[in-house]
Amino acid sequence: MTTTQQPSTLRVGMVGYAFMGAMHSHAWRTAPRFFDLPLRPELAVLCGRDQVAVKAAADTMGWQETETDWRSLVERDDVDLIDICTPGDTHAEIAIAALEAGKHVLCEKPLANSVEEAERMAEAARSAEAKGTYAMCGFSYRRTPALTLARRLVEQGRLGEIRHIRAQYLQDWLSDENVPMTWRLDREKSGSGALGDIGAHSIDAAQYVTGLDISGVSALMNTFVHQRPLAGTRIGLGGTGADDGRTGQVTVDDAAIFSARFDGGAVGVFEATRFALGRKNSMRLEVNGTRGSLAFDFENMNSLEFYDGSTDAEAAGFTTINVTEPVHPYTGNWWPSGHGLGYEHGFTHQVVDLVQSISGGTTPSPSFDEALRVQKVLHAVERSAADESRWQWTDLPLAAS
Ligand code: SOE
Repeated sequence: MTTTQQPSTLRVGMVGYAFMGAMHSHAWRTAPRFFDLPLRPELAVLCGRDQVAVKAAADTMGWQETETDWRSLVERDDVDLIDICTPGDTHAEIAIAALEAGKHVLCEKPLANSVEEAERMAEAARSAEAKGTYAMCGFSYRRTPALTLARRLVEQGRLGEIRHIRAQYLQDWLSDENVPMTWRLDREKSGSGALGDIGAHSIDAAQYVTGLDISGVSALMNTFVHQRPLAGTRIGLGGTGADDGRTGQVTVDDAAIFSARFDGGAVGVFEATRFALGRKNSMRLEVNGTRGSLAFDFENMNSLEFYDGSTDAEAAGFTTINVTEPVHPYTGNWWPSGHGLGYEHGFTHQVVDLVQSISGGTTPSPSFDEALRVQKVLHAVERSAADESRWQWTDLPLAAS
């Protein structure tokens, strides 16, 4: 009789169960069904403060048990990995406690609300890794096949030396001033606004695709709507305001733009806003090099535009690569040629790569150290924007001289 050896389990405990919690639950559930994983993830324990709500979420999303205190979750012997899907103000405390308790960690982006917290998290991750415990930050867009392919093309030298990086992350869910307050608009909870929520993705993607680090920034930030209705029955993205006229103070940026220098001399422009009416989740990246260019827009996420500068002038032009073929990163594990993937697949790929790193004993990417570098860019952007003299802001009209 032959027996098939079952992979060992990786029992996951997750904190938070809103939008990102649902997305991560889907990823943990789906990854072993489409990818041959060396460890079999189990949705073991879901944690949230409201006992009734967390139980309902656990039933809907397929978790075995619940906890109402993350500290009890972290102390459990039957949990191997803690997945943190809470607002940024709790990331450092939970992640450090989990790593110290010997649990692997997956932490939503941005890593923390400050460089100081991110530094402590990175330090804890380094110490844990020396003992075989791993930590990853959830910059999921890296695992969109078209962006993973973009990096491959850069690594293969198809773009030559990188000159320009143009990164925009455009959403519009805050355009209406009646959209209610959420934790994403509260600096204490989220650290910053458009900058950390979505600009952080652009920073990570730009550095990941080009392999170049940002070495300096010059920034401008603005808040357009300062007061919003307090949340009604439905909160968060797509929530409704209460009808009682009470409002709350928005304490974060609504838009952040900055120019950047990269190591090696490339220059970049970045824009992050949740007020770009009509743009729903337009995470765009364009890179120009000495031999070629590429352009990506998440609203068309199964495509990558590529310009090969070595093509003869008559036939040259941007071509659209349909990143839906088995040769492309991750796609061969899904549907037949041409059928395409969605937002959730990046999160599944994130889990796949994390499980493989844990099993293989290699540092997952983005590590907490890589996420710390993003955190430092966020901080530099805020510092530059707060002190316009640093970039010699020039008001118009010009004074007669
Ligand atoms: C809201 O702007 C948000 O949900 C971000 O927090 C996510 O990181 C991004 O993937 C989609 O938009």
